[in-house]
Amino acid sequence: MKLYNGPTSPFGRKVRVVALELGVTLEVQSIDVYSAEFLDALNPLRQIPTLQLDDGSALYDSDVIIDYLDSVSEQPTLVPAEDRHRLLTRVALCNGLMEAVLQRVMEQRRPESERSPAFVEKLEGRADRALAELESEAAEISAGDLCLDQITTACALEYVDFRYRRDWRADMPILAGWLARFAERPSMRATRPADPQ
Ligand SMILES: N[C@@H](CCC(=O)N[C@@H](CS)C(=O)NCC(=O)O)C(=O)O
Repeated sequence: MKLYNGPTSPFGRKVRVVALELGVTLEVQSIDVYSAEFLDALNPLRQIPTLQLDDGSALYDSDVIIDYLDSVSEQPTLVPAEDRHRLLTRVALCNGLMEAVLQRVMEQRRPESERSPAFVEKLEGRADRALAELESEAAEISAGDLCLDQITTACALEYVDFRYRRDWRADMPILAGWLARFAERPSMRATRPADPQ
């Protein structure tokens, strides 16, 4: 199995953390998605992460890939049946947080004359509300065995640090304490991107 990924994608990182935690071996190929025309044959959306299976077919997006890895692993599932929809809703919240931060970066990279301050403000509001919600759920997130919502929360929070650089820890002490511990997992350390350029 080959995972097409990028050096800083939070969605790709989530998949890599899951693979490491589940003991599923992936060949990871880092690509520049913005010039990766070859990817269209596998994923017409031309997005990463995209997983190419050994029969040549492809799976996307990140949550579909994760569901596949979970199904082929012999480890306990990362999405237990109990509270499944609550857990998946938290995953969706964290995906939305990642996406808001990603879109904000892309907007800020546009030429100044094309940037929309109102759009950036909207994305920041969305990211800040998601962070506040995660703090209110932090005790629940940190309880119990390793689950997909924990992995997605940690990848989203570290992406906030990486690209948004909002000083959220002072307002969100429970989440901050939990992340400090979770970030030490070998799967998180092995997938952490280098400092942003
Ligand atoms: N919903 C998708 C989102 C993937 C995504 O947004 N990937 C970004 C990189 S982090 C990408 O491929 N961007 C290139 C583009 O959209 O042109 C998933 O969960 O995999």
